[in-house]
Amino acid sequence: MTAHAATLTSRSPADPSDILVQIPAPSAFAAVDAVDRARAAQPDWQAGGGAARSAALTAVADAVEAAADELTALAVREVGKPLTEARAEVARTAAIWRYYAQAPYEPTGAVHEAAAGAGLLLSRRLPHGVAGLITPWNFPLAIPSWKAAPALAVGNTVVLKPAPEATACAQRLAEIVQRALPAGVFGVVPGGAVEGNAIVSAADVISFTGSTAVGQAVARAATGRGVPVQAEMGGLNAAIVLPDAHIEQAAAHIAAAISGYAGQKCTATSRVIAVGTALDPLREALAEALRAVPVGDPADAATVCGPLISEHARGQVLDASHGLRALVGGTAPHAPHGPGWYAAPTLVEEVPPGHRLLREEVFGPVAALLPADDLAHAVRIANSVPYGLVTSVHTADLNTALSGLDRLDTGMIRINAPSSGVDFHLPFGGTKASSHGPREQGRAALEFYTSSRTYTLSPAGTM
Ligand code: UN1
Repeated sequence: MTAHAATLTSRSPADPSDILVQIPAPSAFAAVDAVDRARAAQPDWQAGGGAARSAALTAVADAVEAAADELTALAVREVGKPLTEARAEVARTAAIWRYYAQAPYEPTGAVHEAAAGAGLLLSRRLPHGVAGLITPWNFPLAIPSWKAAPALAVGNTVVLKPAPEATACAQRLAEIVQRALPAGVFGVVPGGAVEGNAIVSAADVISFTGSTAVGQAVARAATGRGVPVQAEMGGLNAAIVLPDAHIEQAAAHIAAAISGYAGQKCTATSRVIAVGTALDPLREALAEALRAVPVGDPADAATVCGPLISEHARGQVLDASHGLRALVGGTAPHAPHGPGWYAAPTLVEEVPPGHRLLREEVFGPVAALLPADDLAHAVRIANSVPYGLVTSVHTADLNTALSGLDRLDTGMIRINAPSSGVDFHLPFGGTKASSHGPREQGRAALEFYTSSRTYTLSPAGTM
């Protein structure tokens, strides 16, 4: 009998019999080999200059746009992302490459006069070498891109280890990127924990997005080796609704943040905190908005809430609200949606303190409605979890919002907007168990993928 190598399978969440990828899982050796190849390609990529790197990143953006329909369909099929969101992710992916294509022309440091005597002090930023990127399945094109593009722009080479569930998306993205870049500059290693660990033990800078348990282990391993690491992990995000909020707008935004892509975003809303008299109107409006959410086939342009990524994920989601008072949902949806792993958008109330929903990320379309006496109380409730990624605040009074939110322990605050959604040109990240290390996205990413060097220049011949 020959021993069977582990198999890596990726199947469609909307139709689990639809298998996109079934390959023998590569190995730790393949991962280390990919890092070696990327390391060999790095000096030329850096020395080739900013104009060449900028042109290459622009070519990736153009190619992503040219392949937009195909990439959209692939994301719909492989990770069950609803068509409208998938289309937006592809557009965002192209925009991210275009944005970072400008980075090679940005200043990389500063010039200072010597503190005493003649001479100059200079600082500049240099790439680390090989960036090891470990990415989740839920943004199978945008997340690899918002990590790879800044890393490449400043002269690193890249090895990407995508989540197994998003292997086909990552491989297609890699083909597009590789066609625009010199050989060896961008490598992809499909696989799971074994390949991920190998990359963490070999790359020169690590960026991770995924679960908190894995992210913390990655952060420890990279820190132990003394390489820079950033990890974006879970969220247990709150929406705070004040009595003066535009209730219909708040309900629409919150329903979208609970149910969009079946809540499978670290930025999804899972706790809705209604302040004072906001409770009754919000309960009614939010329940109505959630009942109206189109659940179904991700290939349908009207769908907002598609299937969960796996049978296990759906089981977790249904368990999370089990035994609680559900205002909406709490079950698999009634209408037949095909063979996929669907769960109905769910809002529960009277959740006992300490319940799992108030401690752990569920990663599904489930939220708890919680009453608060006033804004300060709402902030205390919002802060009472191990995570601190993003909070949405719904109010007509920006003064109250701004002055009352200083104690909110969260990396991002979105006022009169859904908690989900990202502006890729600003830093992204949170506090507590949500994030480790420097922020990603925006210009912050350019700093993360470089280290600073200071030069002291004195005139020759002075004693
Ligand atoms: C979004 O809300 O559009 O993994 C992006 C995640 C986040 C990205 C959220 N890092 O869900």
